[in-house]
Amino acid sequence: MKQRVMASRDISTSPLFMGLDFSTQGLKATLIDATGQLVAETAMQFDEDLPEFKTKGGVHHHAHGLIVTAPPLMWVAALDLLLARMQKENLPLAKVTAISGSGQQHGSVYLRHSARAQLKALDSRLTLRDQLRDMFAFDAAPVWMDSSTSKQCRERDIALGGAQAVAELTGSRSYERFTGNQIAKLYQQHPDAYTATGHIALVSSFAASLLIGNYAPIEPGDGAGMNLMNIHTGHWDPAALRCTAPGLKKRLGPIVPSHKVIGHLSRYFTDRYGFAPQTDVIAFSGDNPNSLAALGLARSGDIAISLGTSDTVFGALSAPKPSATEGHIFGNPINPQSYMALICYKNGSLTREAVRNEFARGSWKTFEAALARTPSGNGGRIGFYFKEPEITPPVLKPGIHRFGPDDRRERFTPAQNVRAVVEGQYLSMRLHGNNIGLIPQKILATGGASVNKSLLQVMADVFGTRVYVSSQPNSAALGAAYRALHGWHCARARRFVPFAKVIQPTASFTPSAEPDRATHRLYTALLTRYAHLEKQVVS
Ligand code: 5FX
Repeated sequence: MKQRVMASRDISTSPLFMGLDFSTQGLKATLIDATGQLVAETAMQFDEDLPEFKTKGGVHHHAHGLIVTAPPLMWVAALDLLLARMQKENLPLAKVTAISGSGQQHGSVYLRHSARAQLKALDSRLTLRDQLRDMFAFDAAPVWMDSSTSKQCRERDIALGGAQAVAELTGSRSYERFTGNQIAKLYQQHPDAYTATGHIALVSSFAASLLIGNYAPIEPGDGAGMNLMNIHTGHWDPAALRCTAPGLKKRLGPIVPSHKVIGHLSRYFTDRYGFAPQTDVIAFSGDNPNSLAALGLARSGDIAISLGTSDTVFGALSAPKPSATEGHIFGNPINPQSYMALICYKNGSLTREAVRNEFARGSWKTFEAALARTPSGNGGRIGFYFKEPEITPPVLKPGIHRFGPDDRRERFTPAQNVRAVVEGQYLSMRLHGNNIGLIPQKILATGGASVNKSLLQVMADVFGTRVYVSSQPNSAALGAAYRALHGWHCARARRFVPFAKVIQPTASFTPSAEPDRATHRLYTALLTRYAHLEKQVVS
């Protein structure tokens, strides 16, 4: 568990705003003050702090590798555990004025018909876990790492007029991890569990439901990750619902604007942890939309690259072009008139770590030394490292593919493997980002691995743009805290207030890597070969 208290001034008097991040591997809370300054953060890790759920990296990988789930009761237990720690640290929870939150995207939670009544009747003397253990109609929540719904994706394509039609309607073509396809699979394979389900939540709206003691609505940032929402209207699409499962609309509840107050903190939390009654809860969103909020990305051309469990490339777009070949268009959680574009890679940090373990003796120092020793462009060598089935490009079978300068398969030295994994990942981001309109004028790097300077230099050289980093590496919880502050301002003003009027996060970014022009030209030349080899690997 980490707990940091940052502010030196007296935080016990100023109103505070809280962001909760239910990420794949853990739960984190970030507190900010009314000016957006970071006050404190507390975190817990599912594997270490709740070992009885037997997760690895917060999830369960099932037998044939394509099914990946998490126990939703673990998220319930995590919330009590984290809040108890914050209380023990004497954080002034009574000063928290509004709360918002974040969840890993696409995951789905299936709640029994009786769950709403259970949420409404929580007793603050008992734990959430003891009271809610039987609220689930299906006790394994499929998460974003799941790739087991190819059949349901093809069925959706057929029902809605093809992959491009699905992309144009919902912002993304049918993706295995997208919630609608997971719901369709559950309905087909476990019809009894579907019948027993009264409400289906995303990880984000499930977490919000715990806080307000009622079913929480979904908002367009996270709702767009389901293949069910019309990306242009922000409403559920009837045809997309129909081809998924019967009676779905009433199980999903409404979609509300991202800045909306969806309820007040339930008595369970005020009585048990000393929060103030009437603490506003603002709609929770996905981790990527919240990361966009943390960076305040408003203009096309400002692109973020987040290096985490999943690597993501994202930015704001005013005129999106949904693509059947790559990427996603989501609602923009800080501007209802705008969109966000995102490209997601499953092979992020864990894959870099696997290469480090195999080829750099498990040490980041050795990894960086190998990068420094090898020439930019790796002498024309190109590698594809899929430890997990990949989303971008779509690859179901894990494996490593290495090509020499003559495009023939080749063995690499350990140092060449290190350079190949880093260069390959950024070349892919440049290639696929371009295709969906993410063309950077400046890059903001975030996520755990953004502390690694040598990774950022390769990033700057591949894209040919300056790379900035934030002093605050974990951004989804911070973005949720900013959104709590923003939603609270909108509620007080009784209208939408531009996000930039409330908060200007980009001020905390510092330049970290400058592109070298000659090296950038070299990468531009490599990109054509990279695209060609990628086609070979995918087919
Ligand atoms: C985005 O589409 C993803 O699948 C991932 O970035 C998850 O949100 C990670 F939590």
